[in-house]
Amino acid sequence: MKGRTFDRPRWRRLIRGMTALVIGVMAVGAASAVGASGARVTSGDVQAFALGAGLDVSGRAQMIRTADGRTIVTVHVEGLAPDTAYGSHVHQQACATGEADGHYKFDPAGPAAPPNEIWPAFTTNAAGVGNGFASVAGTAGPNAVSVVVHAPGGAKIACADLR
Ligand SMILES: [Cu+2]
Repeated sequence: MKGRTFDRPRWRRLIRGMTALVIGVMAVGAASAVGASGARVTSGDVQAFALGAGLDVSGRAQMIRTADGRTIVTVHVEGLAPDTAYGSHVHQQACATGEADGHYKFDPAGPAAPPNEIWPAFTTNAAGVGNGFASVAGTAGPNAVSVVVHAPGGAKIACADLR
């Protein structure tokens, strides 16, 4: 039986080419997110998690890494229960990876609370709209990639990937 020859050098060239392309695209993306002030901005839409699938939630989250070394996170969510306190944190994985995993920590060995974590918690108004805000000293690292909204009981109900 004749087998196909595996053309290794060609594969290596292809992988090198694709790697260069990905790095190039990432560089362009990073450059475009740097504002005139030198701040770096990432943001994304809020979407329901599986557990929150019954909820018709929407909204937007944003993280600003300021040029002078602060991290500011805002989250706006609609479609929640009225006059209710919701937890919200920056998490360390994308929404689709283990439901965003655990909280982002500046110091992984440090306390599980602000200012070592970023908590833009909020209380909704009578229309079920909430606006969370957190501002902490320090520039969040590259794995501060999502904002999760928790129900009063703690369940993860919604998430936004920060890109
Ligand atoms: Cu959380």
